[in-house]
Amino acid sequence: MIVLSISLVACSSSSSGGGDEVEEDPAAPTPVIVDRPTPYSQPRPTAVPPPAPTPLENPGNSKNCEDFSTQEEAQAWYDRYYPYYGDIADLDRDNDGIACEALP
Ligand SMILES: [Ca+2]
Ligand SMILES: [Ca+2]
Repeated sequence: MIVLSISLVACSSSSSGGGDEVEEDPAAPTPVIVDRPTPYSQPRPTAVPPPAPTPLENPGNSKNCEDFSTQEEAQAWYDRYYPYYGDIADLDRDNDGIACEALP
């Protein structure tokens, strides 16, 4: 066993000088990127009504041609409500799309 121990000592002494303990890290394993939906970091606003185009309130038959000083004004009012309520104020009696023709 003497020979064996000597050879062991010789072996260990020779390798200790080399110090080749540094293993090269072969291409570190790339982190697996899991494709998952982005976590919501911000609280989502709940039930915020979208800015509706124009939920105009029904004005009813609240206007007459006399309430406008110009046909243009009457027309603007008419055009604003017409898509929703039609000729709600009866400004276009003859239904030709022109409100209050009598106005200047
Ligand atoms: Ca009217
Ligand atoms: Ca008309």
